[in-house]
Amino acid sequence: MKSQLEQMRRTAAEKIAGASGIAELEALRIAYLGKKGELTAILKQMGSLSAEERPIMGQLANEVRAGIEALIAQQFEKFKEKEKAERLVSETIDVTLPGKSVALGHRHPLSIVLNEVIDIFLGMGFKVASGPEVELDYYNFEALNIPEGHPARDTQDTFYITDNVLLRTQTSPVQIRYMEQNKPPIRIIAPGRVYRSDAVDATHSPLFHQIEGLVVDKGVTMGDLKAGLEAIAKGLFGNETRIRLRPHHFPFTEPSCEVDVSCFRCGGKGCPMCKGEGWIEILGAGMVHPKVLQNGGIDPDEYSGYAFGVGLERITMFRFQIDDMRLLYENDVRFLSQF
Ligand code: 2NM
Repeated sequence: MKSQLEQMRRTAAEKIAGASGIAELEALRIAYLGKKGELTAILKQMGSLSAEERPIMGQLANEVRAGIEALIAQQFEKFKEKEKAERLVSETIDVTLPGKSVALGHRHPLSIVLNEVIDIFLGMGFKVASGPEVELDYYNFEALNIPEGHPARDTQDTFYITDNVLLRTQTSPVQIRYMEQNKPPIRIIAPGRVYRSDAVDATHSPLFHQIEGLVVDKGVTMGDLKAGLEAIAKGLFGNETRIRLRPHHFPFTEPSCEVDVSCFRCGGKGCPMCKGEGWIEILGAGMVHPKVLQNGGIDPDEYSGYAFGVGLERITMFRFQIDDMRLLYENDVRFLSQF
């Protein structure tokens, strides 16, 4: 039995030393030391030994077991080290290689200009209000003093969902909703998408954007309107900009005007940009009609206000000298990357 154990120790040592990897080591451990392994098989013969021999053989068997375990552990560590060294080589990263550049986008020109406009108004104490794009006929027309049969309903033809639900043609319905919910003083702008039943061309689109403003307080006059709009024009087109009011008609304001700004290209002398006029029409505005205030739940005998509207596409096109509105919607990166 002694020679069996020693023989086993030698062959185990040889096989462990010659093992090719961790998997083979584990197989050897099971073959020698496992429950059905060689050592267990040898120990089964212990019964046939004399009482003097038994403890000696027992001790030898334990030594053999410990020896094999130690060899396996040693070899295991070697394999681990080798594996690690190989991984370090195969996973080496050359930090001096140039990086993969990620193409970074930027804001759409409409968003650039909208954010500028919002900044100007926030600086003047305005809040930004919003409301539904799918609107009731009441808020889009009726409450704005455009009853059924009014000619403005033809020029602002839109997409109807039902007889009294439609896509809003302006953001003024937001102003009515805001007046219903808030007491004066009111200073808001309502930017957003609006819709018209228009065919697409260089200056028209069935979907475009408006920014409308509303100021309501005690004693607001046409003078406040002019000063407010002048500040906006200077903020948008530079400090030298002057404005000019021309009489106009809107159903929801009285009196109403169209607002021109001095040409930001030639300063007013006349150039191709302003078609020789020196002025560029940019806004519509007026004193809010008493009926409209009333529809917003505000007493026109106590309060007055001014309102204005401006097309975001139009001012964006002037700002960046874009001559065709369709370019703003085609999302061609060759165009968009210029801004
Ligand atoms: C414009 C021109 C003039 C306007 C009026 C209102 C409201 F709701 F207060 F009556 N909001 N916006 C207005 C006035 C809009 O756009 C060219």
